Amino acid sequence: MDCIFCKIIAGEIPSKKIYEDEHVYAFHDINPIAPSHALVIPKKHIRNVLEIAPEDSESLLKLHQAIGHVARELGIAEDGFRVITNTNEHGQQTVFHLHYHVIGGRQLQWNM
Ligand code: DGP
Repeated sequence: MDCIFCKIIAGEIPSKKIYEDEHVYAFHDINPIAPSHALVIPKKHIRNVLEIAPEDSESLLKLHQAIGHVARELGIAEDGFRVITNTNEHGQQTVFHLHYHVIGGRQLQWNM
């Protein structure tokens, strides 16, 4: 499968890792829009939130726990941060492997 994020998980494309466990991989976004901008992804290839299946529940619990771990690791947990998952065209999803942007390190506005 020709998926950039699957290649990052496999180590075929380099990335700046923040966190990894059996189900989840987290790394710095290549085009940060804030001082801290991480991507947290399931190791299983899921296209987006529209394709989450019941059997993904453990993986996605781990993913949500990893978001907290990443926020603390980046030092943005206490001040606060935003989690976004862009979906399909209107959401401006460009990589079709489920991912959560974790964005912080500055005061965010609703329009970022
Ligand atoms: P989205 O538009 O929500 O699909 O966001 C995809 C994000 O993925 C975008 O912010 C840039 C990031 N990205 C794309 N390719 C790479 C890559 O090869 N390495 C890293 N670290 N990030 C990437």
